[in-house]
Amino acid sequence: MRCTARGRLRHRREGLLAGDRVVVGVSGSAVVESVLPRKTELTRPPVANAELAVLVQAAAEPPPSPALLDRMLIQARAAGLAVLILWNKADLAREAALELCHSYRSAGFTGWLTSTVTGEGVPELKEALSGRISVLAGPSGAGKSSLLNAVTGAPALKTQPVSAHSGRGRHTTRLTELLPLAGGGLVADTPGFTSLQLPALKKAELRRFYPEFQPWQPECFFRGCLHDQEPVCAVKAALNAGKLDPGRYDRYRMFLAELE
Ligand SMILES: Nc1nc2c(ncn2[C@@H]2O[C@H](COP(=O)(O)OP(=O)(O)OP(=O)(O)O)[C@@H](O)[C@H]2O)c(=O)[nH]1
Ligand SMILES: [Mg+2]
Ligand SMILES: [Zn+2]
Repeated sequence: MRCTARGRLRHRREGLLAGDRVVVGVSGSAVVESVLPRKTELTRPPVANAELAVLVQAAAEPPPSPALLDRMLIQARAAGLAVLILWNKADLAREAALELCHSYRSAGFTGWLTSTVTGEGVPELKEALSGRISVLAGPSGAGKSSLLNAVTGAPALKTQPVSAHSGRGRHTTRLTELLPLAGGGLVADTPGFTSLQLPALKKAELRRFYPEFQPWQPECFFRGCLHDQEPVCAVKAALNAGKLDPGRYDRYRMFLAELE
């Protein structure tokens, strides 16, 4: 139903998001009168009420960005969404995809390899999207729209090759929209992005978003240990013993400094 929006709902800051549940008045023309309370809310991509964030990284073309992925994982978890990581374009760089997938699985995240060329991982994605509200997010050119086309079996969403010149995506998807799935459920395709601010967190909250720290954390000398400069830190001991991904830990410390 095509609607206009009432007063302040038209403003950007207090406005409507894809996924909002709204009250519509239909005396005369249809008007969105109010927005029902949101169960979840993401700012990038802007979507309300999603339960699952499907974070898409290409194994190549464009090259994977673990720093962006880690930011997205923190943002989505902080907003209360479940997360799933897809390592797409596995047909182009299988070894790299396997290595990254393995490393994030060891850290405690669910994820698998996908390819819209071979169809690998697509039935599993279809299953994961079924019956709930999900949002796909990730860099431009990673293959979000292509994956949704593969899931629905219809080339409904526009896709475009990454630029041969810059190696980056071309920002083909311009807006966030929810698509209904044949088996029930809704999924939002979203425009790619390359930078993301951390949500407003206290330093001591950041470690909550690192499942791989949890088994070691109780052994740290200080109860509020940030696993940074503190002595007798079990997380750093695990890192030095090769039990944690050094890249994830380095980025954790970088994020910690950003939360200053
Ligand atoms: N080889 C290979 N190419 C793929 C795969 N998935 C997508 N592509 C290609 O990658 C390019 C970008 O795909 P899109 O689906 O447009 O990427 P997107 O993530 O939606 O990009 P934006 O809308 O700009 O955010 C297209 O040329 C796709 O055909 C894959 O699994 N393997
Ligand atoms: Mg797209
Ligand atoms: Zn510690």
